[in-house]
This record gives sequence, structure tokens and C-alpha cells, in this order.
Amino acid sequence: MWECDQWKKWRLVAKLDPDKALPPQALEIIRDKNIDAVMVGGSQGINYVNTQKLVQLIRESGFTGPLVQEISAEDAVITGVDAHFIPLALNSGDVHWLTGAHLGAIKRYGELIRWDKILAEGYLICNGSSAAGQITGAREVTIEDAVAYAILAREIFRIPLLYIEYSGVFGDLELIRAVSAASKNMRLFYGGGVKTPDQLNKVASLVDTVVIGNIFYENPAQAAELIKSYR
Ligand code: 1GP
Repeated sequence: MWECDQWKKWRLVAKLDPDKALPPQALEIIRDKNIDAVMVGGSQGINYVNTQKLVQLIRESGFTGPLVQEISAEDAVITGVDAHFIPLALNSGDVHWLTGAHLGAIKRYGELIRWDKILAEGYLICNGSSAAGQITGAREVTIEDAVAYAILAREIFRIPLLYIEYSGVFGDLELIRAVSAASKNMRLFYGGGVKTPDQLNKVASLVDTVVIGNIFYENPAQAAELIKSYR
């Protein structure tokens, strides 16, 4: 059962991409007790069929923790997950990624939407070269900008969760530290390039939740070691 605040306790989350071929070992690794939740989502090539297929694989793997879908395409929304996470790309140059796609989904799904199972994520895309950065036309973010975005998210949008997204590269710890200091009671997720226990410990000391993704595809054995090393 989904409890609306349960995500606040997550420390380590696996993000799996429906558009990528999942190494079979990944389905064992996600069952490690250090993985608090699995998120399915990605930036490109995401559709209903590949999302449904991945969710089914995860369910069949014996993973019993929370399984959520991070929505990037309206057509890909599936029902077999515990909750839906909705990114708002705060530094996108295109209003589509801040409100446009969301309005489309509200008009399309209307009263079917279970708002108690929806979580808005303020996304700060700090790697402009990543797929998410390219697709959303992410504006460059200085440390000063990042702090201002955090305050915008916290005080104006009142979003409960800010996600610092460096997808594919390990982030600037100074920027993450500055955002952390500005976040107060807003929860912080971080994702991007975490591959070693040292990186994981450093970034985990600054944010509430660390998300790991690419490592499951690039080096599942290293992913297993990384996860086991935690805590
Ligand atoms: C991607 O933030 C996640 O959306 C995790 O990043 O894939 O680089 O681990 P990596």
C-alpha cells in the first residue's frame, strides 16, 4: 500500500529505464535490502509497452518494495505501480516541461488521476548534455542559480521534493552542498554518475536520497558492490 510520505524515508533508489536492455543481474541486485525503492523512467523512447514490460519484470523478480513510475511521456502512463512521480523541469527553456505536458495529462486522464498517489518533483537539470538536458532545453545552472531555484521550489511552488539531476556525470559537490543548505524542509534527491562508495557517501551526506541508474546497465557487478557498501 502506498503511504503518501513513505518516499521521505528512502535513502537509495534504483532507477531503471524502460528503453534500455536490462541485464538479468539487475533484477537480483535491486532486491538488496539497501535499495529502498525502484523508479522506472527515462528521457527517450519511453512508451506504454516497454514501461509495462519492465514493471512486469520487476514484479516477477521478487522485488517487494515500492515501485514508482516517473512520467516523461503521457502515452506511457501505466497503472501497475504504487505511485507516479511527476517531474517539473524548473530550468527548462520550454514551458512544455514545466506545465505543458502536465496540463495535457490532466485533460486526458482527468478524474482517473489518484492525486494521493502523485508526487511532484522539482527537477534541476545540471547536465545540459544529458538526454534530459537536451530534450528539455535545460538552461545552464550556476551555484547561485541552483540556490535560487531551490528557494523558488520551496517557497513559491511549495514542491516537497527537489531532484538535482546530473544524469550520466557525477555532480559538483559545491553546488549540491549549497542547494542542500537552501533546502530547509524540502527533501532533496540526487542522481548522476554515482559509481563508487566514496561518491555515494559524499553525496549521500548532502542529500536525503541518492538515485542510481546507468551503473545497472554499464556494470551490474559494480552496482551490486556499490549497493552492498552502503550504510
Ligand atoms: C538518472 O538521476 C538518475 O535520471 C541517475 O543517474 O544514471 O547517472 O546514475 P545515473
